Amino acid sequence: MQIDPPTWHPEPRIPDYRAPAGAVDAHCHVFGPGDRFPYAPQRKYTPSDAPKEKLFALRRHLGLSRNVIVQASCHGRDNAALLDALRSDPENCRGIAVVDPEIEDAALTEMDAAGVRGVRLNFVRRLVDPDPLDISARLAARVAELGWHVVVYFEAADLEELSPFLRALPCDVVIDHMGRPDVAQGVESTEFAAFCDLMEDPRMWVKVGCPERLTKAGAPYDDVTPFARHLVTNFEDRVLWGTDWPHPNMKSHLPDDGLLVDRIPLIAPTEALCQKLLVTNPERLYFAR
Ligand code: 0GY
Repeated sequence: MQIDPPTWHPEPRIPDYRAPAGAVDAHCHVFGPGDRFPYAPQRKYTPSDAPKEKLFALRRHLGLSRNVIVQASCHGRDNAALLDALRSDPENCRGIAVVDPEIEDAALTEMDAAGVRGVRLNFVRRLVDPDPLDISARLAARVAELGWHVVVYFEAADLEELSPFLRALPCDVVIDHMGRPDVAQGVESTEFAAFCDLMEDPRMWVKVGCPERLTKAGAPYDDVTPFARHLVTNFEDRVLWGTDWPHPNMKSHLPDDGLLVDRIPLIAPTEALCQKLLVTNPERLYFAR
């Protein structure tokens, strides 16, 4: 399979915005290196290697303190690269794994000890062939017993079908990339209203990053900011932010992670909201133990 060229900016700027102490990048990935952590045979893309050292260097460059590393589809259900990254910086890293629904309890316990705090259910068909919902619900019930949560990635078109499933899960649910709204429809759209209605459920959380994927206008992503700001100001205790580095599958442009950080005070317009978004909320969900 052809290897994608690097999808990250080679020289992100140093942000003007200074994140508060303890700030968490709650959505990022590690890829490979492939000769040590091979990519999954069933993957839909082969990224350039983006190993943990690069992620940790970026964290320092951006003035952030901690990472939540999310298993990406190119590594399938083999979480070895993720676990290796978590174990190399246990104080500052937590993880979200993708697991076989039949995984043994002992393997889950081992992941918990390494800093995994949830499983990701990916419903984006260009990336994976999703498991049937009843199987995913059984897995969610198992990981809920560990105090874990579920991270879900889906497109806006799938919201209606998935809502009853998400509402019935026995744990917190973190939704990636604001549920991928069509930003051309605006924050007043019925589509985004349905998403906000789901967010009224007190177990729903949302990641308000990823403007680079959602924008139609391009950088600096002014067309996406109102969506993120709406979620931060209406659901201030259940919002998370992340870079999405190394930005898999980005083809339109290479997002500047320094710019992404500089957008934070626009989506969280007070210091108190920034503190919740970057520190208090992710701490509660990921770093309480
Ligand atoms: C993201 C988004 C994407 C990829 C994955 O697991 C993945 O491969 O999540 C995407 O292509 O939209 O969050 O990194």
